[in-house]
Amino acid sequence: TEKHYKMPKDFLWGGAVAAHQFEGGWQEGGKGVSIADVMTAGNKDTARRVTDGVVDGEIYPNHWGIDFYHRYPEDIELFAEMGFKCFRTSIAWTRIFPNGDEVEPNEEGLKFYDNVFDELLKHGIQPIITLSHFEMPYHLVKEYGGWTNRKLIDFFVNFAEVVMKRYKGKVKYWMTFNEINNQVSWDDPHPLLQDSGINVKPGTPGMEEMMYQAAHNEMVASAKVVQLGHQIDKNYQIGAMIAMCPIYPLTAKPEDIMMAERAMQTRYYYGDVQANGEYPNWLPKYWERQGINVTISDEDREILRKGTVDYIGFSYYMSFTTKSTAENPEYVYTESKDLVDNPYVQKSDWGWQIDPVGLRYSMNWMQDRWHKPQFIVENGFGAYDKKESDGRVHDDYRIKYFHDHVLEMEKAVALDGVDLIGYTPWGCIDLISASTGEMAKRYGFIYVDQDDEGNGSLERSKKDSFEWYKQVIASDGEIL
Ligand code: P53
Repeated sequence: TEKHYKMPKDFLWGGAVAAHQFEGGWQEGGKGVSIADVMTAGNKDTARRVTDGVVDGEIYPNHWGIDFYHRYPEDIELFAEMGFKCFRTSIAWTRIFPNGDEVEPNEEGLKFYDNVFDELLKHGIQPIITLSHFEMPYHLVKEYGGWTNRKLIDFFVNFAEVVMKRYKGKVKYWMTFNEINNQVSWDDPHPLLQDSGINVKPGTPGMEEMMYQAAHNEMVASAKVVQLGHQIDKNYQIGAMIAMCPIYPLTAKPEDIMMAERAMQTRYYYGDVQANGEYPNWLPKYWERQGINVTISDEDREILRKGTVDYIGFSYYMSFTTKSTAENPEYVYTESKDLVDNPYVQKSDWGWQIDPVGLRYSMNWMQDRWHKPQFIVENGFGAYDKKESDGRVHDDYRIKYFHDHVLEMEKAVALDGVDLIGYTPWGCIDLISASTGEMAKRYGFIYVDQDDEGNGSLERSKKDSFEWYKQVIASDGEIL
């Protein structure tokens, strides 16, 4: 018999989504065009493309999402039925500032989120809000070069100030930039665009420098928003959001250990800056050797020091593995080249390595490194689901994934003393995949009848995992 643990009564069980992946209504209520609106459909073999504006004849799945924009009362009722205590979503920047550089906000956009948050609160569900989740205004990409431009700091802080004032009393937990460290893969145009609105062809000279500058500007903006948020409401909890994929050494060979250490430093320096308030020592040395120039003023350093985050929000899906090579004596970590398969774990259909123990390991590592409360704001299993003849999805594979991960999460809390605020599984209702644009890569407890081209009734129905998660919440995590 397996030993289970109970989470505290005030533990925030819930679910997570992002505006651009599920709202639809891309032109309603005065909304502007976001970067997600110019990304075409892809799949696990074909990358999504970015078009120059919205082009006739292309397929843009984020335009329709799953139509939460019109169906939110029904969807929120299903979340309430599962017993959600909280619900993580993002505010689409383009609903509030359609182009991003306006001074006055769009009232219709603000009203929409009032309605959604009121509906959640009516059911006892508190909204957990990401300010920037892969959906910045396309105008800021085209006219300003995205986050490489320091002007974005003011635009973003203005946006944050407007919504943090407006939703005072309705929202307590905020996060600034979703998965700010995805852009560590700077040679891949997809994360550069999603994180930072940098729209360049692969192989463009200077991409790594652009990434470091953009990330710096984001972290300065984030630190300003932390300080501003605390002035607006001293109860606000404002967090970072890190994509946590721990990187293991392939063997016990000392060079492999050093390579994995440098890989972790490279992938998580963003968290060091946001939690510790300063850059780690190794990084300026690395920049010097690579000829990378990042403009960082003394004032910036002061802002970073004063604006450390209240908690670490993170996603956890998988772990990575790396090894050293003779050609790379200085352990430069390039994520597109330096990852190898881990012989001890299995992969999902999209090649994501399934590793529940890696979650407990990561939580311990972050606790000791950053000394902050943690919030698991994404975790889940993307899979092909099929409705069986009884009209239902029997997703035992998803239940197993969640069982194994929740158990390791509970050990991290009960046995290791990690300070954990809550757990919001990703895509609690099926939605559009961020990396591929597919509908077929499903995460939900709730099935949505729609295919990759946007055909379907959009009808919602419960999968087997719906009842499973409901019982987990009802038992404070004891019945898995
Ligand atoms: P999809 C890469 C690696 C880990 C998480 O991802 C990632 C990504 C970027 O796609 O994204 C997060 O939909 C992200 C969500 C996203 C979710 O994980 O590609 O915060 O927006 O949908 C799952 O399967």
